[in-house]
Amino acid sequence: MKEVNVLVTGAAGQIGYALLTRLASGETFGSDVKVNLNLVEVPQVVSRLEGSRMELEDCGFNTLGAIKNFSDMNEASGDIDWALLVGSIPRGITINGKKIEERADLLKINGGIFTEQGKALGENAKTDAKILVVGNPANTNALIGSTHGNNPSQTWMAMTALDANRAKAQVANKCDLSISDIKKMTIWGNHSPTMYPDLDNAEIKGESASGWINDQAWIESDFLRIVQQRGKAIIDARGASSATSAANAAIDTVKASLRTTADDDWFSAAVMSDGSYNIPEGLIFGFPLKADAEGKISIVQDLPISDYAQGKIDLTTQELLDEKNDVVDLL
Ligand code: NAX
Repeated sequence: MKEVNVLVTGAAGQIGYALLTRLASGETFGSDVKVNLNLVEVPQVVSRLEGSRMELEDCGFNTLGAIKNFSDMNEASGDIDWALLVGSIPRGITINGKKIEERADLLKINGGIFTEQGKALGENAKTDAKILVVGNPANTNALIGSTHGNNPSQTWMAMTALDANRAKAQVANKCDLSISDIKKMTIWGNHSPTMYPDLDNAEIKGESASGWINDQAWIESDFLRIVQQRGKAIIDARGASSATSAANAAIDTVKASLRTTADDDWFSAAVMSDGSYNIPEGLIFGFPLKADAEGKISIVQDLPISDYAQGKIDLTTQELLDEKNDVVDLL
């Protein structure tokens, strides 16, 4: 049986809990691939991973390989094919008597984590490893990680698939369609409320989604607001942030990266800008992506961008430049 080595940080957290079974079940990597899991947590909660290990064993998956628990990224990252970096410090936590509310403080604290994790993966993970950052602020964490990983043959991504799935769900509801009718959803920019879900280039049954919907007022007001604020709406309703849908989006991203993308579709994640669409190089930016049979991920080129869309893309670009500026001493 083939094997894949997968590292998950924040594995004892909410998203981690929802993610592990789906990684191990055969659904993600295939029924002929054994999944070895390296689970990483902060030292204070690493013992909880023993519970996750027992539950995974009790699921009885044929595809479950070895499970190892770690609090040291250097030890955990040896020979890793996939790293899902979910663990991070949330806004609102109190550290050394100070409540972390400011974006700059949040960026710096998480930046410290991703400096070390990036270095460990760059040195120890496989040369073709793929790294998906889920922990927020995801784009800038990925920028810090990839900078310190300093291993150009590895691929760093930040997750925007949840935003893309949220956008598809709103369009499906509005048009009374199935999710599978909606293709080519792009989330441009940052995984934050400035993200821009693009309905001009999304397609419904081969037509532009914005043309099909034919209700620009809905697109510019309700649709944009609901997708951009969906995370907060879930926290308000559930009393906790999205976990099942976030784990699902991480699985979607891994699956999309493993298989040649269909001709009539693409997927959404943030990757290092190469200057495409005039996005400054050196930002981890949400783009439309395709994967090929060799696992190479490339940015879909030459999509038309309206003046309205360009205004939104400029806003999210500026936010990412500001975030980068806040962590410049960590780069
Ligand atoms: P939880 O607080 O339930 O879990 C986070 C876990 O990470 C905790 O168990 C914590 O001990 C661990 N952790 C913290 N620092 C770590 C480190 N240095 N190494 C290893 N583990 C560490 O949060 P959860 O709901 O699971 O969310 C995790 C992250 O995902 C948060 O940053 C959250 O903001 C982010 N999200 C990102 C989304 C995206 O689309 N990119 C959507 C969902 C989610 O909000």
